[in-house]
Amino acid sequence: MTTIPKSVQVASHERTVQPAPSPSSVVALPPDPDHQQLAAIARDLRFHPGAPSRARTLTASQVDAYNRDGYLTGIPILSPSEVLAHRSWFDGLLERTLATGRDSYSIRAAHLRFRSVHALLSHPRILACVRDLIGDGVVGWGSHYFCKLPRDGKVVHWHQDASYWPLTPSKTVTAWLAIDDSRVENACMRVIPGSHHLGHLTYRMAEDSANAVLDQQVESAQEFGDPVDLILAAGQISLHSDLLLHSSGANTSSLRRCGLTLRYCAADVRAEFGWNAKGVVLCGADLSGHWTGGVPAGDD
Ligand SMILES: O=C(O)CCC(=O)C(=O)O
Repeated sequence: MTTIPKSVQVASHERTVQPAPSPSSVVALPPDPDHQQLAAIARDLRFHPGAPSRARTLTASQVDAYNRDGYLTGIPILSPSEVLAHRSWFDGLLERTLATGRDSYSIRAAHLRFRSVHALLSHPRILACVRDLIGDGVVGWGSHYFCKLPRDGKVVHWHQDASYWPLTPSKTVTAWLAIDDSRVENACMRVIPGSHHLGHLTYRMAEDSANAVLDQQVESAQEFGDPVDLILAAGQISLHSDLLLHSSGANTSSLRRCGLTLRYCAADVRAEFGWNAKGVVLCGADLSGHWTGGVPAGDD
C-alpha cells in the first residue's frame, strides 16, 4: 500500500452543507458527482444478500436478520479504554476543525488523512463482521464523523446512502461506530427495517439546507414502515445496508452524539468519478487493481 502525501485535497462522498476541512494533511480526490452525473451512470442498485452458510463471526441467524431487516446493531468492538482513547484524540481533531470555521460534520475521508481512523477502518472485529455480509474481498472506502454537538439543531433526513455514491453494484455496508453513547435523547440514528428491499427510492432535495446535514430527502419514508432507534453504547457498532432508509433528528439534549461511519464494499464493486482512489483493500485481493487508496503517514 502507498503512503499518501500531505497537503492534497479530500473530496467527500456525502453531501454536507460545508466542504471537507483542510488542516495540514489533505488528500487529492476528484469532486463529488452531482445528481445529474449520478443519474447518467448505470448503477445496479439492488440489495445483494449475505450468505448465512458462510458466516464465521456473525451467526447464520444474524446474517439472516441482516438480509431481512437491512441492519444489525449492538455489536461490541472497542473496550471502554479504547473508546476513551479514540474519543480524546477525536476531541482534539474536532477542536482544531471548529477553530478553522468548519462544522462538526465536516471530517470525511478521514481514513486517508489519519492513521487512527485507518486503524478503525481496518479493525479486525469490524472487518470480520463485514466479511460475513459482503464476502471475502473487502475494500474500505469511506469514513465520516457525524458529530451532533449538544443542541446543534441539525437533522439527517431520511435517505439511502447508495443514492449518493457512484458505486455499482450496491454491495456496500456501513459500520456506524459509536464514539459517544448514542440514545434517543441525543438523536441516535433511526432505520426503517426492510426498506433496503425497495430499490432506489425517489427523493427530493432538502429545502432546509442550513439545518440538513445531507441534501437528499425521501418524503413520507415512514409509510414504508415503523422506524427503529439504534441505541448504542460507546464502542459498539451497528451495520446497515447502503439501501436502508435511515435518518436522525436534531440533538436537543446537552449530550454530544458522535458516530464514525466506516464504509465498505465488496472488491468487485466498481467506482466512477475517480472514487476508486478512496478505497483501500482490507481483506482478500483486488486483482484488477481498481482500488488505489493508501495508508496515511500519521495522525495530523
Ligand atoms: O449519524 C447519523 O445521524 C446519520 C448517519 C448516516 O446518515 C449514514 O451513516 O449514512
